Amino acid sequence: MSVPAAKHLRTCPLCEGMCGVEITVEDKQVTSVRPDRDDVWSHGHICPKGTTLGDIHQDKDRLTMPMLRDGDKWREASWDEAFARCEELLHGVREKYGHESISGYFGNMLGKSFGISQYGSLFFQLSKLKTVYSSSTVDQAPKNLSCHLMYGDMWRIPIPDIDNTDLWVVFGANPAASMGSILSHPNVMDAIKTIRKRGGKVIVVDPVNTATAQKSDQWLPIRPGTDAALLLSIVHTLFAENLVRLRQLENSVNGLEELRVVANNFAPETVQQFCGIDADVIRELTREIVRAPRAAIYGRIGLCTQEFGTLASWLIDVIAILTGNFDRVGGLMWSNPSTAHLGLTLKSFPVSYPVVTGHTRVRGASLVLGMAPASCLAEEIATPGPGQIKALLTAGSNPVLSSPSAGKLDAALPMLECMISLDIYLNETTRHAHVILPSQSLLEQPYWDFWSWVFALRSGGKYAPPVFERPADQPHDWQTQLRLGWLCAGNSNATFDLDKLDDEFFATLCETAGVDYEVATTSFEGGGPERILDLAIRVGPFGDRYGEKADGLNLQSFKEVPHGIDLGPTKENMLPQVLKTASGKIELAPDYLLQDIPRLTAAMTTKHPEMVLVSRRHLASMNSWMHNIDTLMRGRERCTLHIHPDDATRIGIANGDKVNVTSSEDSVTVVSEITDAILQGVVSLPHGWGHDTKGAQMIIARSKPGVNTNLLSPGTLVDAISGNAVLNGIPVVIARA
Ligand SMILES: Nc1nc2c(c(=O)[nH]1)N[C@H]1C(S)=C(S)[C@@H](COP(=O)(O)OP(=O)(O)OC[C@H]3O[C@@H](n4cnc5c(=O)[nH]c(N)nc54)[C@H](O)[C@@H]3O)O[C@H]1N2
Ligand SMILES: Nc1nc2c(c(=O)[nH]1)N[C@H]1C(S)=C(S)[C@@H](COP(=O)(O)OP(=O)(O)OC[C@H]3O[C@@H](n4cnc5c(=O)[nH]c(N)nc54)[C@H](O)[C@@H]3O)O[C@H]1N2
Ligand code: SF4
Ligand SMILES: [Mo]
Repeated sequence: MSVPAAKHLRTCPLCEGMCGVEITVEDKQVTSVRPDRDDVWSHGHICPKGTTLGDIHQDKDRLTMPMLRDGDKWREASWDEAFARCEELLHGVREKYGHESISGYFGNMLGKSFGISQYGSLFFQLSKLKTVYSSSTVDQAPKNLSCHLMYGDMWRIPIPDIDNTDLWVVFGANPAASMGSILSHPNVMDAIKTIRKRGGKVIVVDPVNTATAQKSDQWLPIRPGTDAALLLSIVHTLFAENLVRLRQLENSVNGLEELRVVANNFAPETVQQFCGIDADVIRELTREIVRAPRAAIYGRIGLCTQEFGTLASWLIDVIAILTGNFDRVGGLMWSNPSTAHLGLTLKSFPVSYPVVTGHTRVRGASLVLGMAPASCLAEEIATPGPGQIKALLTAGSNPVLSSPSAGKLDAALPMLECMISLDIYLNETTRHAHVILPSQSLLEQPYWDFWSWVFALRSGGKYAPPVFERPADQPHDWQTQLRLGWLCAGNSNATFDLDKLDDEFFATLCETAGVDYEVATTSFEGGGPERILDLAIRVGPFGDRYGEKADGLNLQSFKEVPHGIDLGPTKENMLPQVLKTASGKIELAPDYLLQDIPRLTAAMTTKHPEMVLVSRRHLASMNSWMHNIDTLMRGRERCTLHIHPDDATRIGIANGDKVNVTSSEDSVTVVSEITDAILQGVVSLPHGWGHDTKGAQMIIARSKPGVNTNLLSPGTLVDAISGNAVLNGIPVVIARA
């Protein structure tokens, strides 16, 4: 007998777009995913990925039972058996090599799991893991660092107010593919149209004439890795032409004079050759930013994952501040999320701590704000000696495709004596695991988009209950995570008391929030992440503080409104609330950053490599993991090498020819795609491909494997002051295969 169709409202968790969707379920199958026109945030926007939420859930290759590996044979196991095996493996390594031999690599998809985000700090408390790796150091670590130094809070990243600006200058981002990043917006491309319609302007600074640049007023092709010099010459011009206007920040900044002195050496004429942008153009860009009533300066992944990622990330904010476009409508602004979540459960690094918290064992690379560079992981596993990584937890990450020195990492992982992965696939990375613990399907969990709201300039929230019930014996992801943390520290499964840990943790959160534990627990039925979410809403800026504020909100308020609640735009003049620096001012010229300037100056006098490689994204991919979804894989081959016609002619390659791309690290063979939408001397490859590895179990992905661009990314290429990987501007040689 068939059950009538049920409709479920939800937010697509796949990117920061936060599209409201309506999911139809018939006979326990998702039969459609449609945009929810009444969603208060997205108003009916959706992209091709969002329509495949059912396909992900129903993917035959998605793991639903724990998997144990013996040699190259896998078998399904019960959860009890899997956890027993985890205990045996982790304890074995601990006894033989010590606690410091256990580490982890935590990836992008962890943030999307309901619950795991809330229990991050408890996991670290339980596991006592000191050094762990994450996708932060192949992503936004430079921006975290510059915000920590400038404002005293690594997670208070200023966001461009594109709905109210007159000029949007985009450095190293392609929202036409990514849909926006550290910029949650329901429809960035529509916002670009609207800016232009109201007489404003959009300028894209990128080595590639991206789909975003093509929809904008101006494309400024820049040589990869040289943005910091360009930005410094804008600062130079601001000082030289007496254009600095701090407006309301007049008495709120330190370091103006130091900044002027540093920028003195970066006249537009000095940097033009290095950046490949004429001095006149740089001056005009500067004046345009100054002339615009409101300008928003923005830099993203192309600015972070490059040789001078931290300098560039810092200077974006500096220019916004110097031109009076900071903490102001239409410029850069801070978000005001309805949950106090981040401050509660994911603490920013205190300003009183040193920036460099230690060094890696093998290469002595800095651990910046506690982050170990992903670029160092392979050598930390492969190099013998005390502290060698012998056990690794991976969760929601696929570093064999997403991290530099991918080949070395792929070769190092089999040296581990214990590898445990929380994932939904047996893929390029998890194939090396001894135990794979299947993550809950995204549709089996409640949802609240913690991270995206943190990067949104409207406040609001939307809660959705699970669409499907999870298999009866499957723990929630956060429960699995806490159990692994427990086992890491040498404890046993037998003594794992989840409710006790949850209650104790909740009590500490209440204490942090200044709330009475008894009141908080009696005001919410049950425990777990929902209780934490409820607390975070109640003590957040719109919350009821457990009855103290009569019209305040709690989780129940959101449960009653399935299309979400919009709490309006964020406000300007948030500085007093945000700033945590010791001086009580914005630090415009932190010493730690100034010390990196000579490295930039030196690079400006060395010869450019003839060809460099950059990365690109595609609307129908999500980093490394959505290539097993048939509807997204149709159409022409996407994993191609984009190359300029003049370069192709010089090297002697025709469109569609197979070419060898060689870096100092490795070589790959890939099909060429000749296009004039890329700067001469630059080639691009998408990341997240290379699905033909032996033992991975993703049938559709394997049918169009592509190549792994991170085989070419040298782990030695890092932005040393942040530890972030350089994934753009990699010197390569191209030849016909
Ligand atoms: N060359 C190059 N490399 C890059 C980049 C680049 O631009 N160029 N970008 C970098 C950036 S910005 C990032 S963030 C990283 C991303 O790097 P990672 O975080 O390592 O990679 P993802 O591809 O997002 O991997 C997601 C993993 O989570 C699994 N997964 C999917 N759904 C779920 C789920 O619901 N639960 C769990 N537990 N797991 C799930 C997938 O199977 C996959 O193994 O890549 C980086 N690498
Ligand atoms: N469809 C889709 N959406 C995604 C993702 C995905 O994989 N697919 N990944 C998600 C993740 S994890 C992230 S972090 C975000 C990233 O979001 P975005 O930052 O928008 O990322 P990209 O689309 O890779 O755009 C980066 C741009 O930087 C340019 N670039 C490269 N080197 C340089 C340089 O030296 N200087 C300058 N000025 N530009 C440079 C590249 O040509 C490219 O156009 O996207 C998220 N959204
Ligand atoms: S834009 Fe992002 S949030 Fe919206 S449907 Fe696509 S992947 Fe999902
Ligand atoms: Mo990312």
